[in-house]
Amino acid sequence: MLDVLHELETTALAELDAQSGSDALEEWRISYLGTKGKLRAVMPLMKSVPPDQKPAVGKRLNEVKTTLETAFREKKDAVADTAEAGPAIDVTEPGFPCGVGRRHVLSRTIDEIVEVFARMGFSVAYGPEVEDEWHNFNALNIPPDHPAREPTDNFYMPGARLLRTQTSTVQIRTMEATQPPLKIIAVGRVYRPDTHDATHFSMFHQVEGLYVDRRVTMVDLKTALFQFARAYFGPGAEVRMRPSFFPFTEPSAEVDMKMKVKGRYQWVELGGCGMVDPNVFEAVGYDPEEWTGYAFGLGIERIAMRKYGIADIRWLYENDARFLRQF
Ligand code: FA5
Repeated sequence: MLDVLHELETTALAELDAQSGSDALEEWRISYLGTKGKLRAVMPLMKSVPPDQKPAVGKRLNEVKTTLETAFREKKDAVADTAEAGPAIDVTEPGFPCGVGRRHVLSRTIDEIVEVFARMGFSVAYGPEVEDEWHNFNALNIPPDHPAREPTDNFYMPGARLLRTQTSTVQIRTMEATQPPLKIIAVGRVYRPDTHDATHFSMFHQVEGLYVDRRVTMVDLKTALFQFARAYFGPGAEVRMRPSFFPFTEPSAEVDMKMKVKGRYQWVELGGCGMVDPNVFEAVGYDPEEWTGYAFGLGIERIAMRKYGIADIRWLYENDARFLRQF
């Protein structure tokens, strides 16, 4: 009987040791300590134990029962602790590859545009996005009753301020702070309450150019735009000007550039330009009899869309990694 108990104890502890889940542990308990378990099954053997050995065998039987119960409780606590700590982490598993970040296609377009104009002798000027009416309208020869000032066409703010609608504001700020001659570009965000569609957004970017010197002509303007088009869009690019109207330039023109779109050369409208109006020079304190200049303003989203074949301006602002990853 003592041998049977020893055998039972050894086997039961070895099996318990091999269990790891709470279901398996419960099966073990039923199998050894349950009412129909293996420990109960050896009890009838007590009848065949000689009477003088019964106290020792009975004591041993109780010992085995206590040992198995204690071992079961300890194992159960250990399994519960592991479950609370969460699933075991296999530190040898290979990790997930992490994508390498890159600059947004618009940021890269801006850098490229600035680089081309820098090579042509333009320096970069800056101005605020929250503007006053003087810099956004008055100094640009846009009178108080001009339709461009309508509340429906502008994001007005308290204190006669507004989000600038064009980078032409930086022309004024630069001329107010600098004596001619000067040759600058200004790149930045502008804001208009336009309805969003494939080519319009309410916040977009412009690049403004301004060159002031003696005897500047439309030929200088067209040459600068032509050099930019060739440098940026490639040797087949061309520039066309169509007569237009802007209050701050006279004469004024729309700028179209001819470039390859889906393998075919096409004319694409990119912005406006013209010779700086004498009223603008007077507003900033330059003598219009002495100084002449040209200015242009191009939409950067439209440039990027044409260069990279992007059909919808909204994709540039949706931050969809599947789209951005292509550039
Ligand atoms: C202007 O903003 C003038 N300041 C340009 C200028 C500068 C003329 C200097 C003369 C001298 P316009 O409103 O046409 O012009 O805008 C210029 C370009 O900005 C457009 O040709 C287009 O490329 C881009 N643009 C205009 N509105 C939007 C819009 N809602 N979303 C995206 N791009 C736009």
